[in-house]
Amino acid sequence: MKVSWRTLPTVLLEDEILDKAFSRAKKAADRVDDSDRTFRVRKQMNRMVQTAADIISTSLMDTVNTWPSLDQSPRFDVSMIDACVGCDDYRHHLSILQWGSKQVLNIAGQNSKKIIRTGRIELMHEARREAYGRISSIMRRVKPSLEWLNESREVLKRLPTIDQVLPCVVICGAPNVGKSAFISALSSGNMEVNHYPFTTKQIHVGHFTHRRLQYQLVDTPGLLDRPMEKRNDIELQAISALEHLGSLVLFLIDESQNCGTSIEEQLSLLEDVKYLLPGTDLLIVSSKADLLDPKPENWEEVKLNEERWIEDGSEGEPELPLLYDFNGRVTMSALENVGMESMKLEIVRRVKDSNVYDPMELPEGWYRSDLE
Ligand SMILES: Nc1nc2c(ncn2[C@@H]2O[C@H](COP(=O)(O)OP(=O)(O)O)[C@@H](O)[C@H]2O)c(=O)[nH]1
Ligand SMILES: [Mg+2]
Repeated sequence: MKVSWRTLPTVLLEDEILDKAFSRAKKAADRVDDSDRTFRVRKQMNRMVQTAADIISTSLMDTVNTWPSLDQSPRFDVSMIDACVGCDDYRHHLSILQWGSKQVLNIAGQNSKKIIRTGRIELMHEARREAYGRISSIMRRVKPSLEWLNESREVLKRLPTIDQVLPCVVICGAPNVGKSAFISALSSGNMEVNHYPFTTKQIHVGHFTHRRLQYQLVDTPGLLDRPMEKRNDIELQAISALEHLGSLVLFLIDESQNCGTSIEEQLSLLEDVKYLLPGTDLLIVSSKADLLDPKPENWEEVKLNEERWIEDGSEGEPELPLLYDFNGRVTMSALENVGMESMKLEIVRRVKDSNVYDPMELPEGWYRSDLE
């Protein structure tokens, strides 16, 4: 399900809504034509109250109906929203708009009755004034929610877009182990760079296609590449959002230690990642195979098999041999492009096995109940 966070329309603020409603109401009253003064004023006052209330109620409910229901949103989005603006606040402020809309319509109904039932012109005016006063005071109570929603819109517009239906592989490991190089080498087209709305942190997404299915490769610089204790709450929430996303986690280890992080530190980060993303299948991959000493024993064999597969049109899903390092870990070289095709096929197999995604499955709680 694609949620349209990016296209949420602006939320009109309290004074904008009131100006629009009252000026339209005035115009509607001006169009009333009746030679009998009492009938004319009655119609005018009635028209003013009804028009103003309709415009306000529609404006509020438009926002309620355009903003995605959290119950129907993918879990990654919900986690991100919780981290960015808070799900409870999100629900609360939308429900205030819904409440405001009902109140305004009630007020219009009550004061309409007063206008219709009286024969005295000054009472008709008074009932209209009273309705405007009560509507304005309801709007004063809705005002903070409109402001909150308008500010949140600026944040939500920048939510990273990751397709929840497509398989997604989270690539992590210490800085400089070769994550970006790995994603670029496997991806067709450019890497998309999104910002997390609440930090300077970015999220990088690359794609490759295998048998018409697109696989997303996600890198989160600054989030899953540092020791645990340095992460703040919001970052932890962003990480927990990833948990709902990944079909597979690839943890890259640079055994050549060219990256500036010791093996011990890299392994300790691996423990953090296991702890932070417990539900996701994990594959440990050793990077920069070309720098390994000794070189992987089956380097030439893997290279030949990959070249042949590409020459033959990269069809089917053969079990190409994986490249292994001297510790028996799967490895690859993004630089020399060896072990990459066999790694891609391994990713495809792993994702298929984990089988966590089902395009036909309805999200949990897909019915709308969050505003009741
Ligand atoms: N020799 C070699 N260097 C690599 C390989 N992959 C990445 N690098 C280098 O390692 C450094 C860090 O790579 P990068 O992809 O930016 O790491 P990231 O911080 O994990 O994204 C860069 O200088 C890369 O050129 C590889 O397979 N072989
Ligand atoms: Mg990088």
